[in-house]
Amino acid sequence: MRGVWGPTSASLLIMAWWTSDPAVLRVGWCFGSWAEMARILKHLSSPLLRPLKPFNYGSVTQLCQISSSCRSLKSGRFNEPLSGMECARAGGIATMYRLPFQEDPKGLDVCFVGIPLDIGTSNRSGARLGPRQIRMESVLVRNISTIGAAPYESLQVADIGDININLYDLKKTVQMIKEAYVKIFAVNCTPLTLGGDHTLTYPILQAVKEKYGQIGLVHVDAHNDCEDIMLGEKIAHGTPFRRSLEEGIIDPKKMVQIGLRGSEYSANCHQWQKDLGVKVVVVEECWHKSLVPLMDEVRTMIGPDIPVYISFDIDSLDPSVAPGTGTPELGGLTSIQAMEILRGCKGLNIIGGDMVEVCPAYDPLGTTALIAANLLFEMLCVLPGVKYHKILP
Ligand SMILES: [Mn+2]
Repeated sequence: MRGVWGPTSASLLIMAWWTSDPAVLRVGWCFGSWAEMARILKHLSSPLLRPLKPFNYGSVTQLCQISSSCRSLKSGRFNEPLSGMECARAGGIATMYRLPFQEDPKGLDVCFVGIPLDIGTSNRSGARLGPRQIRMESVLVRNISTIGAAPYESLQVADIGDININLYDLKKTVQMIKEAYVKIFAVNCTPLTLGGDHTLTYPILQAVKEKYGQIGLVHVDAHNDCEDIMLGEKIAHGTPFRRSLEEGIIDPKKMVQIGLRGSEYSANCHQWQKDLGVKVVVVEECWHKSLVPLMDEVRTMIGPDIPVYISFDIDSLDPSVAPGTGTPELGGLTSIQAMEILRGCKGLNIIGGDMVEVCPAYDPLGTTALIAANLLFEMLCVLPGVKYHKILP
């Protein structure tokens, strides 16, 4: 026996302990007198000890999950996702990457958080189910990136669940999102958000401003999302960066938009933000080439000091790669270019990011959500302080 704890009362004892196999955490309870409990503690194999009912909904796999998160706590190190070597990938509870869930962001360096929003969309709705599908597909993502990044060896990370929103009132919803993110930033936690339509970035950036003041922005998208008014409304998924620039949240000279394309409402549709000094990279400038040189330029332009937010719309990718989104446009980025963009953000002072517009209904194969989960991992890997291992040739 390597450890015993649990709240006790006069008649109920709840216990958890490790056996000689550190991968197995046992949980049990019993009723009885203090004398009986003392006897049971001496002989943990006692038939009086029963499996703990509240943990039974996941049965053996749930015990795996408990074991994984408790073990990292026990060793005094960081949370680790539940490994596919310990518990079948299709098992356990589908938190992001099968990390531990904790409701309160306090004590975390980074949290994954979902926003099941789609009432800001202009075309196909359904992105409210994006966070759920991204989590499900995320079970395939392992701990170390292909270039050796080991985020769980240097950052405390957990899934904090979803923001509660009002699906019948977009204006109330943006207020609810802002309030929730003010609380996340207040405890110095970096949120990586699973969306959800792109409206959600506006209230997140409002919360960012309260914590950090003016920031830089890397915005990857098929659309500029700088419309002024849509159907008479100031708040929609095509307006978040117009509002954020108007409110002085973003320094336009430290903002880049990459991948813009598609038929447009007017010939000079990007002029408003260009006039402010925003760097606009339309998709034709990205075709048939590596984006590593572009990201060198972007890092020089933004610099290593100013806080930076990354907003990644999955519709920046070509629909042949990521069809599961509400407003797909042809001629988009490849998944390799998406990785180059995110890896090229290493060295920036990133304080948050999102992956938005994943709409499961339009991709029954789940590939779009799988790509989103992997790109969020790439985003995690470029956060300040992440350790990199040398990958041997
Ligand atoms: Mn967008």
